[in-house]
Amino acid sequence: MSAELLSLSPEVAAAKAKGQPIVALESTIITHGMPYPRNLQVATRVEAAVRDSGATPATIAVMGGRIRIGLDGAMLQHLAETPQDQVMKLSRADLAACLALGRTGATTVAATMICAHLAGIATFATGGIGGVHRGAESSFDISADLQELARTPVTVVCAGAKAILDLPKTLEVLETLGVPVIAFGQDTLPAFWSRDSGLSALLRMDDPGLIAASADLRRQLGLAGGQLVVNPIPHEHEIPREVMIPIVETALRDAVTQGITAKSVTPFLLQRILELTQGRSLDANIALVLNNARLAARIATETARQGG
Ligand code: PSU
Ligand code: MN
Repeated sequence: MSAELLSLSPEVAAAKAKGQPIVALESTIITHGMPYPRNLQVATRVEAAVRDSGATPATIAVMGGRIRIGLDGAMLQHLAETPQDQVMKLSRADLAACLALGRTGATTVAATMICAHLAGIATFATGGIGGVHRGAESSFDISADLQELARTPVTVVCAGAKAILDLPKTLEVLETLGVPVIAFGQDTLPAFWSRDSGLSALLRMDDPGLIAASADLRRQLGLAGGQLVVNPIPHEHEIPREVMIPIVETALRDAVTQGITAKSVTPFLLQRILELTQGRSLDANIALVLNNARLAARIATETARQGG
């Protein structure tokens, strides 16, 4: 692939040349997941958290006909302040088209995995992944993130799936697709704002070195796809499930009433929940993303140490 198509920032290129740990970060969370200017502050703080944990951050987006691996301050600023309807929300289906059109695009989990893998980055931190939406039996709304986890070898660290999704169905699909879901440090699966979903985890690891080793073993075995690490939100930032359930129900009802469909569903629900919790959900969201960035940096460090 031409260097014009995949453009590494000087910092990321230097880390790669030295075999130092790198953590990929997505950009849809900036453009479609949080309001300006908090989104910019968070993007900057997440990058700092990765650096403080000994790795190099690589925030990924499409700009000017190139996949950018690592964004400078001006690029982050541009993404953060551009209105949602002027930035493409990119998944596997539209990544190439965005490049052809020369438009600005923010990468979802799926597209970030594709770009990270092209750049030789094996670890990626985010907040929440897309999954099987509630009512998917009639809407067929299942995020392309799940398929991507089945085919692209990147370890994705998240805080579990939001209650806007059908968590049991999401887990069933991941199991069918052969994606390992690894709970970090506890026996139950976290549910984004809450540490416990009430569902038990099939896999648990307490040591980032084991998560790195497991990714390498998948490669040795010729198993396609990545791993999903679910990392519970820190205690002090948790919002109990009982508090979130009625809020999520209201947001879901509003989405139906307003006829929101397809790619707009997830951004709409995130925004509505933010309003309904008067920002408390955003504070929790920020805390868990930072926590995931730190864990991903530890996994990337182990991967580099193990020679991956
Ligand atoms: N879930 C969140 N926050 C997010 C997203 C999901 O809690 O910002 C974003 C991620 O970029 C994810 C995308 O990959 O939404 C999934 O969108 P969809 O459901 O349309 O596939
Ligand atoms: Mn969808």
